Amino acid sequence: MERENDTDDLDSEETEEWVLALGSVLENDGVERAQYLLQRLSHVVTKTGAQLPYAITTPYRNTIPVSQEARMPGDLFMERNIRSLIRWNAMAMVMRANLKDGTLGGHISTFQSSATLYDVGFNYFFRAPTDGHEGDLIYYQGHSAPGIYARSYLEGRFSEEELDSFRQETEGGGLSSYPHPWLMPDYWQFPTVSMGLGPLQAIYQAHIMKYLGSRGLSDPSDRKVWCFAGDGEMDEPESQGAISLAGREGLDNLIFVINCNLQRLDGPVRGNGKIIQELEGVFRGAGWNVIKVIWGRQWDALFEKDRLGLLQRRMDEALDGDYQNYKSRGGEYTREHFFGKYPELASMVEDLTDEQIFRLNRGGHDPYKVYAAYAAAVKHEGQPTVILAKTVKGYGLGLAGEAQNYTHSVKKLDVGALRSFRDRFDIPLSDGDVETVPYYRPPADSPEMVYLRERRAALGGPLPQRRNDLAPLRVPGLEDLSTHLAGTADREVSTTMSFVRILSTLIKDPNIGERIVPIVPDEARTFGMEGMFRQLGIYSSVGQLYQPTDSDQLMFYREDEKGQVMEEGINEGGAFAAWLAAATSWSHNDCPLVPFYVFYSMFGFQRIGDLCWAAGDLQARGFLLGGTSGRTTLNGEGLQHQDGHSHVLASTVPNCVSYDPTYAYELAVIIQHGLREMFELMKPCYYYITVMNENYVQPPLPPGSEEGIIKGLYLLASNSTPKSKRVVQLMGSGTILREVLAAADILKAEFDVDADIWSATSFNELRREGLSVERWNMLHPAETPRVSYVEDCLADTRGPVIAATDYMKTYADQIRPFVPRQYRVLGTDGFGRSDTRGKLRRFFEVDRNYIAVTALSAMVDENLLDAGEVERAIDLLKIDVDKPDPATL
Ligand SMILES: Cc1ncc(C[n+]2csc(CCOP(=O)(O)OP(=O)(O)O)c2C)c(N)n1
Ligand SMILES: [Mg+2]
Repeated sequence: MERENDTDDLDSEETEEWVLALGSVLENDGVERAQYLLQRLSHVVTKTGAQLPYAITTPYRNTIPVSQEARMPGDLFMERNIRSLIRWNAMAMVMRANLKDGTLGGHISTFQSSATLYDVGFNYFFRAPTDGHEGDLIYYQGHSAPGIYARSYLEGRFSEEELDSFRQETEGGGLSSYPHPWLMPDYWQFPTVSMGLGPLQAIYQAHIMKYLGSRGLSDPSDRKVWCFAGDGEMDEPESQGAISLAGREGLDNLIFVINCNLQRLDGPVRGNGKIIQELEGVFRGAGWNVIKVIWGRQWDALFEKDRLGLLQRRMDEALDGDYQNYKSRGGEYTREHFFGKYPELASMVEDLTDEQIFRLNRGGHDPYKVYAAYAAAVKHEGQPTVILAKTVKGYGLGLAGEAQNYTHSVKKLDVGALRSFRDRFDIPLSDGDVETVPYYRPPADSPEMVYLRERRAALGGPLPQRRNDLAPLRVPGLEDLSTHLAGTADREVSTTMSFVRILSTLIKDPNIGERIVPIVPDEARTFGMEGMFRQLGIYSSVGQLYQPTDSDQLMFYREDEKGQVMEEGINEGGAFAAWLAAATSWSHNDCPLVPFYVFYSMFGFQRIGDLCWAAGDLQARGFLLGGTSGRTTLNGEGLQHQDGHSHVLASTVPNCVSYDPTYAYELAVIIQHGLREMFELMKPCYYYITVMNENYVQPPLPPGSEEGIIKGLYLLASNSTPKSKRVVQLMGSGTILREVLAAADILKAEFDVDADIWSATSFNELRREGLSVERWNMLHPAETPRVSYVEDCLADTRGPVIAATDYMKTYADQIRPFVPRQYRVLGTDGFGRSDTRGKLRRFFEVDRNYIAVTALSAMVDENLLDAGEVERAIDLLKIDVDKPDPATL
């Protein structure tokens, strides 16, 4: 019996009795009975108002006792040889890239800490997709990529030339620095190197897989999502931010493996504490199954000898900063500072040499312990599992960086260090060979290579691999959306409401209806989508266990196991991650989904921009709807809500196609086109569309305008004639187009100016097209120059060009190089504030009056008008010339 040598113990005999009693319960009635008794006892204590003396952490030791470890079936030595080769080649590829050009970078130490964690997975657990099974999904720690490439090299998937192309991606696609499906579309599945995005994505991946299973769209079978993350990475709010969802939803298809090497980039993760203990508490509190893999087999014998519990006590006491020293300073230091604290402990290791003490291994470097943890994790039901594996950063680098604070950045080893590394891992290279850091791959028929291939063959083939070819969906034609093209006669409707109606039509579509996934972060009522609650149901893995308060209403809050709507709570990052998993389901589940994520546009790109970037990398296909958009259109909500820049942010994602439509028919044309592009033609892009909550009459589709709507600009009203004396071209988007129309009326009525009106559905798309034309012309000087679409549109028109939007001026300004004449832009630079739409538009100088004055001023510049006309307009339209610039307020 373990006895704590504890000075706090007031009555050790009484303690002994309790401990013995519990021991006999454990022996005779099992763990569950013991847990029950402890729970009852804790109820007695907490009834008094006292806090329980223990936290939700367990002692600093492995969760799985030796007696319950599943036994690893394979050949330990063979696997070590293979792992050693992977270690060597991973190190060599980073080093060779930096020998070639010292600026290329790369990481050695991270993979050396996680090599065993991956190896055990590859040898026994990670299943590749096969005909009968979709395979497991694995999120690799981004900067451990060299190790993953090194394994693929041994498997014969990469040549030495390809390894030598690591981080040289511009010419013929070298191996990408980190996992990027955009750059290696047949290989990497998930971009993870932006810390925190892997864990968040993995949780929602597992969630969407359950959703698909529940709705009968795809069989999740026993597929697992494995997410490897760093212990430093767990400090990112995104890493831990969604773990309670995983616990609540009982995502037992999800396994986190946290590589607890106790270090991040600059130094220790928790020098003054213990990251494993901290994470244990956090994850357990969130409802996860926690498996700690702290100690390797070498410690088992010492634990056996630990009759007084002193070893455990010392382990509990030592801090991560101390543990880092034990590995960076070696065996002698560890003997003195760890074991030496208690004489009984020092004598426990008397028989061990310093070298043996140094080799007392950590759990994450012991394949047996790692295997046991993985075996338990894949069997665990009803909860997600987190494996907290203790490792050593820079394992095997010795003096070149093992457990040193600087190890993260080590990219080169000197010859001496290379030789020690070779010796430590028994790489069959001579002293001379080592100097050039060659790759090493044994012959294909060597026992190692045969073993390696057999293991992967048993698990369905090599990994990573990404499915990049899929059968397209049959999407509805524009004629199927004809009711949305016809206009609303005299009924006033917002584009948000128009969108909801289009969505309802799509949901009823016989081909893609069931594939539509509406996603909202607690804003469905804001967007008028609450009708979908009842109609489609909100997905919940347990259905609805209570009666909703509005159950007697037509549109009651209906949760359902087969619900189609995903209502992700007030959690834009999570809702976006759900969208991301749905938008890549075509690749990851062989089941294309068409997700529509509707959110407050201010809390989209601005809040979760890094995920939006990752969506581009992932080749996500789906729609993002920025609701209540426009700095002046969302009138009452003020500075934090009014979005005047999401389109500018959207323009930064190369394959995000974005629109700011004014009319329902534009929206219908854009959505139908997007469906066709993404799901029929399989173009790797996604759509961002802003919708507004301002009501107005929706006109019918002007015949022939479809192409212009898609390209980003079309002539909405041609008011000038060859006889017109004064002509101006006015452009607008979103609701501000309506101000443009009103400005045209003022110009006509008061100044005899004929304004042609252009609806500019996407300045972002116009700019992209213009830039590509400009580039082509530069590179083809001898050929007939091409004409940009903007220039082509304006070719046969007259007068200066004025554009106004509800976004920052830079949004419309983007097409300036392609406008063949004078171009002026109006926009909503500056912080928003609450007021009525009319007042806001005047404040931001984008209302009809400012548009009219701008047009007149531009015409004066071209000598089309007297300067006095601008002054007259300023007077007439009551423009305050001393009003401060809103951009500065
Ligand atoms: C969002 C983000 N911030 C910063 C970085 C830069 N960075 C790359 S690795 C790293 C340290 C990672 O430490 P840890 O998660 O413990 O991984 P380890 O290498 O120790 O396994 C940092 C800060 C990043 N990649 N992403
Ligand atoms: Mg770390």
